[in-house]
Amino acid sequence: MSDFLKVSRDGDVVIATIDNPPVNALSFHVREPLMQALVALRDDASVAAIVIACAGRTFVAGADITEFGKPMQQPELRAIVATLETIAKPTVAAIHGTALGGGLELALGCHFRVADAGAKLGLPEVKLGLLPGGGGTVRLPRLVGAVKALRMIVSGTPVGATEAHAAGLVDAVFEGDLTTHAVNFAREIARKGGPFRSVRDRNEGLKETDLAAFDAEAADLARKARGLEAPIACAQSVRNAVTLPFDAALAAERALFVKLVGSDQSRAQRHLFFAEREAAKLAGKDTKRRIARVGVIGAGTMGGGIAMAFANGDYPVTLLETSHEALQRGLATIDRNYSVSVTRGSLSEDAKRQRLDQFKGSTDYADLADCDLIVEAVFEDMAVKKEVFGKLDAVAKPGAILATNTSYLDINEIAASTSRPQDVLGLHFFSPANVMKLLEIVRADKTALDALATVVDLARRIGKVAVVVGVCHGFVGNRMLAARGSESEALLLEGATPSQIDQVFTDFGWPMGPFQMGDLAGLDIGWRNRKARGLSAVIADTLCEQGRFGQKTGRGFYLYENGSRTPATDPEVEVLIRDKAAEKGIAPRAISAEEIIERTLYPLINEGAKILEEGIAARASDIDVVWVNGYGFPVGKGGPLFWAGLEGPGKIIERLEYWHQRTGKDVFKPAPLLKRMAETGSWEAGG
Ligand code: 3H9
Repeated sequence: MSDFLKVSRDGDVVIATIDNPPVNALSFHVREPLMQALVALRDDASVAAIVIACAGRTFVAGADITEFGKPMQQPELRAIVATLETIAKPTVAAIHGTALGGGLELALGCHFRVADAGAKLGLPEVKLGLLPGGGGTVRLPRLVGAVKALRMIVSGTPVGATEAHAAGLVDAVFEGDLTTHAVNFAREIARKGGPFRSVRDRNEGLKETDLAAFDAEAADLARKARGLEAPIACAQSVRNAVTLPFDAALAAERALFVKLVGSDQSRAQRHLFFAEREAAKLAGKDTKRRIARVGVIGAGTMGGGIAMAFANGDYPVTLLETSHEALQRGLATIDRNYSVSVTRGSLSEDAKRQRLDQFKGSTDYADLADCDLIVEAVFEDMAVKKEVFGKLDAVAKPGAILATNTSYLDINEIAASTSRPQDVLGLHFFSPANVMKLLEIVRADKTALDALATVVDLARRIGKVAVVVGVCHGFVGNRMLAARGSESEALLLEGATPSQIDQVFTDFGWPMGPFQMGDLAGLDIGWRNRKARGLSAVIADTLCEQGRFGQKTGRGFYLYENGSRTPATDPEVEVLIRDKAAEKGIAPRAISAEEIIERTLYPLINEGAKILEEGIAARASDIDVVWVNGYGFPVGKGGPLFWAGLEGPGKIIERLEYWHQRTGKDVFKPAPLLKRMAETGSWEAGG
């Protein structure tokens, strides 16, 4: 036998247990012994039934993603599933944890699937820029129907065991020792006798497919795909399952899989899969501190969202405000936000109550004394922050982690204002903090490693994607955003319009362009920040002086009439832009989409290279994780530094140099690391 596959017997039932930690991926060293075992068991007359189970925390979580992009070693998953379908005795997949991707496809090769009550089943390949390539798109609809399969495969979201049972994907759900239940299930089925139908020979799910309704839903999903190829291919492949004979549909699925697996989009999404996991790894990770209660200072939009993020992760939260009224206002907003989730059906009344029960409001700093982590989300001003940290220094228990949610300020300076700089770090949440995935964890010069390790772990527990960054103005995300933003104004003055620039961004795959984003976030934030730093942006500043702060005032770069959230072009803004350009003596000219990309995205990449060079980010992939999870950089392009590799660093440098010569602006001066990257093809080479 093999280290990765154990075959045992319980009477006449054989249990083949895959053991390939951590997630039982179907690596070559699993596939090979599994294939051999299945052939031997098929031909062994003493075996009445076969159970396929997994050791450890989960059923098979998919194909081994690290094998993609290399020549596939035989046997492939498809051959294993085909072999399963030649077995006349009953085969049963015993699913605990997660049966994902190739894991579910393996289970679909069995006659029956039984699941632990807590199991989840899904085909998440779309998130890797792929479609299920082991027959999933052709077999799943045969059990659950084409529309349900379409939704599962295009969203990639797994379903729970109970839902899977109701949909016909799972034959029985058990609590307790799953293997014992699965063996009993298999024995009973074998006793009743066959023939046992393979999924390929079943079509109950396909019988009543309303193809017009299917196509309408598929078209809607395609519109939302924002240039991603995988969701479209998934939908096409499920449709093939309805319209083509089984083997033809399977062959078509294979062809689509081969095309996608070699695509830049899938490479980008696989890069991000590993990048997110890599980002959470801390060199020299030390012991962790215990976090039982979290304090949050400030119950405004940011503080309230942060408090909700912790409550959602089951942490009791002490929420502090300066006055009783502000506290009640903050708590009422939190209550309202949870009620919206209840109305939408994403939260039960019970869960809402449980979350609200986590909150303890206070106006007295002394009430933070029992908190193990305290996050301040007060006004973005160094003097105010120092005052807060002075108070925290006086009341917080020894070893409590003191975090600031500052977006820009120098955390070393904040830390130095306390007697315990080793306990101070930054937790830069993104708004709305209870929704946005990204958390920049800012390591100050004196931050203790165990404090850092604690918050990295905590971030994962509350469902955040964490990236550890160093101290600089704006950290990774906002510093690069500033490099992108500096040219947007200039482009307007030279002849582009906000909607033209935003369109180039959405065509690139962003959910929205810089002006739509500014309007959404509130133009006053940047305005305040610029004023504090003695900077200006003539158009955005003028808009703010006119009280045009964006969506919240109904007017910004665009118009939002009658509470609409859809931006409408405002001729007044276009006149304002032309007037300001005339004042500066700039004659408008036609601006191309290429120029917009070169002058906004290339400086963004250049700034990323500088950040990497300075050690503010530890890895190029960390920067990609920040931009995809915090700023909407298109996943299919893998993040700015991954995309730089696709775009061609040589070309980027050439154009940066051109713009540097033309404008003399620093943002265009190619970073030395970008030049090294162009020579070596690797960001790491010089970093
Ligand atoms: C597929 O199946 C294609 C087929 O249709 C067709 C084939 C022909 N492979 O996430 P975690 C590693 S595509 C290789 O931190 P969790 C991961 O990198 C696949 N490695 O754990 C990490 O390594 P490290 C479809 C994998 O408990 C470690 O395992 N399936 C794979 O938070 C722990 O991972 C998917 O897309 C893999 N498939 O979450 C499922 N999966 O420790 C992808 C994980 O060195 N996986 N690793 O950093 C997941 O969604 C989560 O890992 C899972 C566990 C929910 C299972």
